[in-house]
Amino acid sequence: MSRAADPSRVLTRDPASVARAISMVEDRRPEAEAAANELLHALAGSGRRASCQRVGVTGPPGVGKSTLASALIRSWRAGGRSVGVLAVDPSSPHSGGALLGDRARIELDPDDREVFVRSMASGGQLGGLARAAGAVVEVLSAAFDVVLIETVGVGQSETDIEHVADTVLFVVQPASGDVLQFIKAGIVEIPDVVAVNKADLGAVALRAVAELQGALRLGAEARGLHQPPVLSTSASTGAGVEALRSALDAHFAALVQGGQLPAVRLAKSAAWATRLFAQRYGERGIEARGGVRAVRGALEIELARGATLFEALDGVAAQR
Ligand SMILES: Nc1nc2c(ncn2[C@@H]2O[C@H](COP(=O)(O)OP(=O)(O)O)[C@@H](O)[C@H]2O)c(=O)[nH]1
Ligand SMILES: [Mg+2]
Repeated sequence: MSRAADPSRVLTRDPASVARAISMVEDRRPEAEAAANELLHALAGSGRRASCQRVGVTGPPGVGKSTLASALIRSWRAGGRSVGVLAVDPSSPHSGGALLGDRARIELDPDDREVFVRSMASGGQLGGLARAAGAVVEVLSAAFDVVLIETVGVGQSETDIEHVADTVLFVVQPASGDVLQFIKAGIVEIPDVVAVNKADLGAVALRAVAELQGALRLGAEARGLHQPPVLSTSASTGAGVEALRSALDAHFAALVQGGQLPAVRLAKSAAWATRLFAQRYGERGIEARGGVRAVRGALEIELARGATLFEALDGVAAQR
């Protein structure tokens, strides 16, 4: 049995306590679930979670997500905000190694206690998030002003990130035509903010910005969505990083000021819980409870009552 984390020390960002808390919610043994739930309730009761800004960073391998994340974190730190990071490493226990050699390389001041970085394997789901990721984000949300989640992905199976983030930043690099194709075909969800990184590569980067703006305008119009801002950045030189940080902050501020944040988070948590429910109980488990909509509705009710993710899953599974 891992030692229990002290919630009050998590809230004050004691690194060892935050690490222990994350280990507790990652523990998959059935006997560990009660302690994880107790901890999550204690952290939720603190009310800190409501003001935390959750930013998901996703995009194909090698475009500079980790480098850009490091620059964004420095920018938030300069503004006095603490940052917790969940870096999802796309290695799978089945392939036994990292995908395309990509590892989250987030480089920060090791002495800064107001930044905490945790790596996590994606658990064999390509670009997806492991089962415990939602709970890990809850832990980080209780402790830090900003929570940043980095995942690898472009394509259908990689939309998990939107379930745990308030704002999704999609990072691409110039001359990556596949991304345009994905957006035109409606395969990529419309992100909240787009960064075309490696702007230091010159004219090709400017062209990429214009092309993406065009593709996103068509995609957003077709789906009746807001067209996301497309910004050009260079994580290496720092150009455009401040503007990107402002765009991310503005997206979150709009959710808060418009009063939508609680409802958006609840809907996202319910969608995430539904994915986990389907994984655990399969097609038959879903059908036995009246189908996907019914299951999502039931999970949403549990979560709205203040159940943890694990309690909601168990609660709905027990319903007949
Ligand atoms: N020229 C240039 N290279 C960059 C930039 N940002 C990142 N890189 C490089 O791109 C490579 C992949 O970066 P990384 O952050 O690990 O990408 P990730 O796989 O998307 O997380 C590294 O060699 C970085 O140094 C940039 O703005 N300009
Ligand atoms: Mg990376």
